[in-house]
Amino acid sequence: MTTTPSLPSASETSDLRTLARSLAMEAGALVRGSRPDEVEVAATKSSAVDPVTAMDRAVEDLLRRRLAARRPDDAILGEEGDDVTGTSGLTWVIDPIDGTVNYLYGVASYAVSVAIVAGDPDPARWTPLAGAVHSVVDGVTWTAAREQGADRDGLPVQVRRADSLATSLVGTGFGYEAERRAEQARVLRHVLPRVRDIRRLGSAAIDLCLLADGRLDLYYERGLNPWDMAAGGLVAVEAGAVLSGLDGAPATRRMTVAGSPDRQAELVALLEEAGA
Ligand code: LIP
Repeated sequence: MTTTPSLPSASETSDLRTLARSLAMEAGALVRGSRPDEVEVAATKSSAVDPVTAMDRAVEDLLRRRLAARRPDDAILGEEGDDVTGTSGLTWVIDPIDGTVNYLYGVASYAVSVAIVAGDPDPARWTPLAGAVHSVVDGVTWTAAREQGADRDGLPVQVRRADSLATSLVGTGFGYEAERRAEQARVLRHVLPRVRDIRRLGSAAIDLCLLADGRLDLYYERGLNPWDMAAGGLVAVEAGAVLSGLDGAPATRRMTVAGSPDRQAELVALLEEAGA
């Protein structure tokens, strides 16, 4: 078992934030600059509707090459490639294109997500240090560093506190397996009548950042991979959100719920009531 190493200093963490930002923006420029008119599915993963494209792989390759050169002692956990081990106790958690289905269809909500964590690269135990989410189509970049706040293109962001759960705009998403979606639809039926409305935008990284800058009041999703939530989760927390799972558990693949403290607690209770 990997124990949590001593954490980098505040200025080292700030430098990691700057590196995450420049890597996410460079990778985003590659995606923006070379999206073919017709994007093809290169392969499928967990199901026939879980696609990977040549661009997912090209971006991940670029990020891995940059990290190997700039941070050779760090480990890497990425969506499209094999894990790379390291000696520093720190791991880069990267999602080359979060929202791949949107990228495939040309729907404008997809992002490059780059984060660095200390300890086991497992959401249940990791310590997120710094991260950046670059929204490719509109070029917006959110970043955060542990105990140093979060920003959108350099301007500080803060979660919005809705007056009530019933007036809360809630982001969510659905998995790639039909059985999982059927279960998520059952939970959604329980949630929808109790909130303002639902937004299914297709990228957890962007959803968590929209929450951070007050354009969603709450977010929940079951089945997120570590790379879907690493950077966006830190941006949300550094913007004042509470991020957790259900039944006192941390936010993991099992369930991720985020929002302003009291509204988040109410959504957690609603999801527990629904047996989510
Ligand atoms: C996506 C997530 C999204 C979820 C999708 C998918 P991907 O990640 O960001 O929240 O609803 O099913 O998992 O596969 O585009 O990296």
